[in-house]
Amino acid sequence: MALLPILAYPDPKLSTVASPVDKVDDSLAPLLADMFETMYAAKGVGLAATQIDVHRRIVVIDVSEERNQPMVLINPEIQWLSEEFVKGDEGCLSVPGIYDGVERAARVRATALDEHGNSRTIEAEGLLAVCIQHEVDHLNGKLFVHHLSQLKRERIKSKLLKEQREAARANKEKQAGKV
Ligand code: GNR
Ligand code: NI
Repeated sequence: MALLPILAYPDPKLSTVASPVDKVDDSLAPLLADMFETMYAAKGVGLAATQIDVHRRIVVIDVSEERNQPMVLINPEIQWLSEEFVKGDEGCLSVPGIYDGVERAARVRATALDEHGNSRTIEAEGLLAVCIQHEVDHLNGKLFVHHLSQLKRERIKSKLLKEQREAARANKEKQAGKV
């Protein structure tokens, strides 16, 4: 098992459209285990493979309080979105420290394969409904910041780039101090 690095906005790799998984078998197990480990360590409620630079249509989710209800969604497809929308504050492990309101369909029906390749239909509302829409966006190369105004998006981009430059500089100094 391994913790995987999470790509951060505005990394252009986050815009990659992921390819469908053509065969679900045990060869996916190590990747799924690493994705769950990474998601739980980062205290996220979901993680799309795109975020760890794997461009295949794979998502892991756990929206439970107890962190004991892991869900695997392979090749998820949204079949239906409610006409009713809800606006809630949204965050993303690839947009660290930023939270802003996004409108999403209140309820969703999606199909996906589980880790055994069995097809399932998920009817969701609340956080799970939001999370499914957020993760399917990732697989399509889209982030929640793309639901905000261009002005907000540019501000977020500048803030994160500045933080990334400062983190890289601190890291370099740390490395230099070691030798
Ligand atoms: O951990 C997460 N929390 C969250 C909160 C509101 C709406 C969506 C999310 S998903 C996010 C984890 C993540 O970035 N998944 O891609
Ligand atoms: Ni996200």
